[in-house]
Amino acid sequence: MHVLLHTPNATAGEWHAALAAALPEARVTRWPDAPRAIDYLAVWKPPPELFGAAPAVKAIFNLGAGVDALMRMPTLPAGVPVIRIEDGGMADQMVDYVTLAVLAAYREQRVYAAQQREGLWRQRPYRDKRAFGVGLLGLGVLGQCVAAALARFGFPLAGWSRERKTVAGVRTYAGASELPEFLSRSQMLVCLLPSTPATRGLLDRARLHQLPQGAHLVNAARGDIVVDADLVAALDDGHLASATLDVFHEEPLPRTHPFWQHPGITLTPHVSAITLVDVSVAQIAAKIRRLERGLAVTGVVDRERGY
Ligand code: NDP
Ligand code: OXD
Repeated sequence: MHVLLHTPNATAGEWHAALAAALPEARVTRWPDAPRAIDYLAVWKPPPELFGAAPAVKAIFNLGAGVDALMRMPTLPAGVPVIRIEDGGMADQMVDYVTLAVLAAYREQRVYAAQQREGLWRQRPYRDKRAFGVGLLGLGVLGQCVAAALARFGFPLAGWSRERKTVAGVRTYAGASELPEFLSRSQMLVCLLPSTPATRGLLDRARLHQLPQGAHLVNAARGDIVVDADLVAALDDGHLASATLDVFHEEPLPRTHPFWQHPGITLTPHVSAITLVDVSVAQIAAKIRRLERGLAVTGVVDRERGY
């Protein structure tokens, strides 16, 4: 069995060694060193020509949770299952990232930081948690872990998905028709949606203004779900109090982009949750073994939906 690996990041050697160790029955090679018969691809942002080297590939493993970059590739072979990483050590990290942002917003950290810069000693009134609704856009692997972690803090939790979910302690909303009501009760909106044709540009001027006055946004999913200019306008006109952004239309975020200097924005360089090599490789190896035995695996992307 042959597995061809491609990852452009600095951990390519680590992925290679881990995959070879987890699948001793396979020959693992690293693009562009492609053998003739390739059974499985394990890729992150591959070059378009890579797929041409694997005409009989049985499955394509995406070395991350989001498959939007793969789905956009015209050379991606039709009819081959695309399998994404499910959690892969990312859920815990996402819980930390989102919890930090939610608590910072609820405890008005930005306001106190500004007061400190001015040398101001001014106590703000207690805020009732029951009036600080947290809305999770996306109730998938990450969204549900974040919901479970936030449950202990006592914020009213809501979640929005395509199909209605039942999640303990979370008021659930589904589909476009229920989005306005969901947004209207989200003092803190956390985006954990995949980037698909249905979600790109979702957070535009109209939707951002359906959030309550003074709401906060966290986007740790994909940059193109938010309309950048509309977000800046909503912060500038005071409708939104802050945005915590980990993902952007273009990454690295161009040095001249207004987000860098905006006083209402906290940004991080796509680090909210990093795919952990050992956990992910164990997941891929287990799935390859199941596929080899003709068994079904989870995490197969629905190409129609795009995630
Ligand atoms: P999942 O596929 O498990 O969950 C996606 C959720 O989004 C599901 O609840 C799904 O609804 C919902 N959804 C998708 N499309 C729509 C729609 N049109 N309307 C309403 N709801 C929709 O993904 P994960 O939780 O694993 O990951 C989510 C995203 O987070 C990834 O796609 C990736 O882009 C991003 N990510 C970012 C990272 C970072 O470091 N910044 C790290 C890891 C992931 P339903 O349940 O009904 O299918
Ligand atoms: C992912 C990511 O989708 O790292 O896994 O963004």
